[in-house]
Amino acid sequence: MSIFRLACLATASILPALWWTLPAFAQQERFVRTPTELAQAISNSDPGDAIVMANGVWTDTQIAFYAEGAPGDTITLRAETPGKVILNGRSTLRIAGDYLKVDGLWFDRGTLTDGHIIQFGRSSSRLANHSRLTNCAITNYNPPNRLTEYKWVSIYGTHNRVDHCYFAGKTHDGATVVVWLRDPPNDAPVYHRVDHNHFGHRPDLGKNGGETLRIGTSSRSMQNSFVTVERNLFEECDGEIEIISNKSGQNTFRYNTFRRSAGTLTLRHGNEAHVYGNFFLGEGKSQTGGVRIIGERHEVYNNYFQDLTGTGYRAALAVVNGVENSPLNRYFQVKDAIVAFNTFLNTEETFVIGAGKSNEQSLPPENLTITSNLVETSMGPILEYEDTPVNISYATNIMHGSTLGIDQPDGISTVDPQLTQSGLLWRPSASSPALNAAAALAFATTDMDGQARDATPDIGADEQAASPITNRPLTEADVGPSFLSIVLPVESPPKELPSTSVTIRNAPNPFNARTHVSFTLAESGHVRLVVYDILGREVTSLLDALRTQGEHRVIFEASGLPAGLYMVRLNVNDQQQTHMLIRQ
Ligand SMILES: [Ca+2]
Ligand SMILES: [Ca+2]
Repeated sequence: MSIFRLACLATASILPALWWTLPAFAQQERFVRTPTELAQAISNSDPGDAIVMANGVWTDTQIAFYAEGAPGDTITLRAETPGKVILNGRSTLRIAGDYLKVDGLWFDRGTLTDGHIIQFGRSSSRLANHSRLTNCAITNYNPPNRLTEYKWVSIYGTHNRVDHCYFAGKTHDGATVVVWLRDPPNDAPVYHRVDHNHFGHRPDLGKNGGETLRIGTSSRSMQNSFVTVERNLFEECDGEIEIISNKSGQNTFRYNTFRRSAGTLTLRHGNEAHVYGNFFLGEGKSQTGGVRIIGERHEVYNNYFQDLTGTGYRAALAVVNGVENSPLNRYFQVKDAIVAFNTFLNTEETFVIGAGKSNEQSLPPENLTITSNLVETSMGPILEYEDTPVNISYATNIMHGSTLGIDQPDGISTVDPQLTQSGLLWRPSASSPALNAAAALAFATTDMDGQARDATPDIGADEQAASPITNRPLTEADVGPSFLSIVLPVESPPKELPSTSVTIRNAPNPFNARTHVSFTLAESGHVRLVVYDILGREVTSLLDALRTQGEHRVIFEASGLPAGLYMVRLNVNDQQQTHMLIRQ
């Protein structure tokens, strides 16, 4: 709380005679219409102030948000209306200082030649700390040549947060979001948080450099960075094999949802990652994978993997072979990893152990623990040893459907787990042998739903429990900026559909002349399906008719429309769902 507000409280309730002791820097809101006014407002700002950018299109605006807030007295740079301040051309944003917040900006269809669209930090000696990028979007900010390299968001400094943002349509070289670590002696952990973002479609780059999120670099990968990546939705992030490239120590990846993304969460460099409560839903799309493990003491538990088609390095769970005396940029041997309480359903290749074995990658995984996992797949073999692991241990796993691929060891039962479908997910039924059959594990105190595990835990990601479910596969409604739905006209009070009752999708996305929009209804109803542009103007109505329960498909003909982001909104039975479309 600011001194000003403290003083107000004091004057109002206790010391009315002392009103004149108010500090000189009472909070101000400065409304700005031009880049010059913006720069002036930033340089005049004090802790607790807000700078408000006027609605409209800001072209070639290089925002240098260099200021100093204070704990509890953040300086905010925000849009007059979230989503109605559009930055394009060569616009960029730099944030440097402490306790700064940027809210509601939309970078759309600009282009750079190098560097970063948004950067936390001004120089290597002037960084951003305790600062936040929230409720913002970057869409289709691409150069003419896809080999031109720049980042969309670069996070330097410490204790920064990127949340509720939308990033989609990156077609060119360079990771979308990067966490950068510093060289010694300034190499303390950075403690950033990346949460509730919607990472939308990123097409296959065809080369390295298409990561959606990278944390660290190989040269700094032995540093602990303590970054938390949670409750993000990664949808059709196909840039390259590494959707997320973890390159430092002690990072946590939890409660994220990966849908139709052709890649894996890759623990590429660094040790002791904590990967739990994530949903990997491939929906049968080509090259969709799960988690790839390299390095030491990683924990992968309570994750749910379904309908993944990836093989080898893109398997649902790939444990990679290491290089002897590995340089920092090659492959460290996997040691002391724990893979526990995960559910694998209908996965093309489930466990690939010793993946990538070669003359150079000659060190098999050592002390790998595989416990209390549940596998149901007809594809396989379920366990593939590309190299023979050293001291692997299995306990209380159920693996059913396909062949095991190895001589059945103690610790793997091939009994039918008797799964039943509830919504999107499959869980053990009341008579399942998975129930109460797992050995307890100290850190697996909850399940994929966020429910507490009991004293006799169940095998797989699900514990049967009556407590409220706090974690489930994320939808567009759970993540990203507020304005992607707010810019659309609202005819009736919107009631977002329960996540399992309807899904909209389109393919291809991005698209050129046309795309197929499909949706699945849990029950019959009168369906209105309307496409809007980013300013909320109706572009076309695709459907206005009764439709029965089940899957339906309509064509969106867009050949006469400009490139950019569109939204399709489905209304049925007084409920609605919105989905983003990218016209290239
Ligand atoms: Ca139990
Ligand atoms: Ca449960």
